Amino acid sequence: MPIVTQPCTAFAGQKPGTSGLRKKTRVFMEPGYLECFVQSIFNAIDGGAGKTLIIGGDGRFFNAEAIQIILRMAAANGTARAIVGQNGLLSTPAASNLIRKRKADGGFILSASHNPGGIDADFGLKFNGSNGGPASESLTEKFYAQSQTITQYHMLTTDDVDLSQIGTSELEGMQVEIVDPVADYAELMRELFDFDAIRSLLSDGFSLRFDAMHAVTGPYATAILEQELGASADSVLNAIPSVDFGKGHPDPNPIWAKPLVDLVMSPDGPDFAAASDGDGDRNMILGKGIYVTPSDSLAVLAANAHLAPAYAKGLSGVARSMPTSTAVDRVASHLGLDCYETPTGWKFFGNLLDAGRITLCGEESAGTGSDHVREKDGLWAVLLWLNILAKRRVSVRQIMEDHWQTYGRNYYSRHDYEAVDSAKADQMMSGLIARLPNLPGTGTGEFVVATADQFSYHDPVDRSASHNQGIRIVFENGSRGVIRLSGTGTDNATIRVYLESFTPKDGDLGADPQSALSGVANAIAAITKLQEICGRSSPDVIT
Ligand code: VG1
Ligand code: CO
Repeated sequence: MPIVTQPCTAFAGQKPGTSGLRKKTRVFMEPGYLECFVQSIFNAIDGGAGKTLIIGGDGRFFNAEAIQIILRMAAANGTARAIVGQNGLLSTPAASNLIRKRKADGGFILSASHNPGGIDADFGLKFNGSNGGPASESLTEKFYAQSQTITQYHMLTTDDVDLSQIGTSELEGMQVEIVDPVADYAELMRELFDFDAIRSLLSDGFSLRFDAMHAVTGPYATAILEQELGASADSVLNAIPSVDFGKGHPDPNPIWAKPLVDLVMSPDGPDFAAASDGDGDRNMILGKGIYVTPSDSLAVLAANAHLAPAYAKGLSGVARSMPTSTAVDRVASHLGLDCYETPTGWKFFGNLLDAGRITLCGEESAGTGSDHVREKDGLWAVLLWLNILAKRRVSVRQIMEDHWQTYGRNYYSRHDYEAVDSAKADQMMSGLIARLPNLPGTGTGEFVVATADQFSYHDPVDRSASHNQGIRIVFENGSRGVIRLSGTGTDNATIRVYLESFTPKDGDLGADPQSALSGVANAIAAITKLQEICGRSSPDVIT
């Protein structure tokens, strides 16, 4: 077999972050870089012999080239079968579904998610396990350990595989199957939701817009929303995936999807609008004249999921990441469901989903999902919303107002400070951690600190512990601030400050969130000394 073995001398240990390894595209393109990381993964999973692996990505710059490298390496590492999305495309939830459906041993997903794409932007690679979910913390540690000691990688010296033709071929003993990236995913959605009800909602004149942001969900949304459910042909915007996402930032939030937000805020805007990110696992939900925060969306979905066939029997439990607002906790307590609080990152939901302890889960960062796959799922959230709207036949605004009048309103916002000097960010965090024990009882007026700690998680299923998962500062009036450093950036440090306050159902439910949160924002600014230490007076991105 034409296998070459190359040295990994220039490759120092690489530690994956919140969601796989993310670096500048040019770093991934350095000769041997991607190769040595992929070999570290093969070493950690004891090679490819007898294994079936799913491979696909979000279509960004270097996606197709990286897939050719991974295919040649998979074959050289003895992999039995590789199942690849046509033209190298697979959304993250579709890849998770294929891993499960085809009983694969795992999968390589090429994406830097919501980060921009292009030769001077970002690239990423994640490995998911046989349950379809992100590699656990312990497996990620194995990748890291291997990457520190790796000396060589194995690679075939064959021609490229044609990724454009659906069908099966052979690459030096490895079967390569090219599949339609949408078909299996669309089939799963059809099983979960009442497509007839959604079809009739749309045929009654309900209008929607879905912004695929030039990323991977374009083909999925066009096939499902327009072709299958009958939304008008102009419903999916920016539907063709492009290598640089139309030079945009495929992050579905009011900053980066502003044109869509402006559209729904205009008097003749659509009844419903949504957007997804680079790899299709995030979602933003909007209704005419209203933006639904991801934390509220999770709570609304939990309260109404029974209206969709897949969840008609109710939920086994719910979970949210620690910085996500406690809106879903109120729904859980109302419905008598267990509610788990996990660290940031989808990998922490895997055990709870596998053990059947939860059906629904989500994060404040526009991620919602269920036990149908082991990733968050943007289009799934959109379809669940549409299913609920089709059954309730009221506006998104009405759904939100009803929800707040039942449960009260958790005002919530995340403030991101991007590209902060890493040393200064570390100094701020370590200074704050040192002061945590002395914070309770300090503060002024309404904002006296009740508790201050670092979040630790004890997985109730495998009993593993994860420490240092973000700083929580809770005030006596019930408001909360959370501070943590991002694990997905590629440019110095990103500081995330999460702000929350609760208004009971008889209070002012219609305030502007930033005004409602200004008190807790000021209190957190004073406590963290962010401006003093990092020189930043206002956030770069507010969501
Ligand atoms: C961010 C989000 C987190 C999410 C992660 C991956 O991580 O905060 O909630 O799970 O991105 O999402 P961090 O460490 O930067 O805060 V995705 O759609 O970028 O795979
Ligand atoms: Co994503």
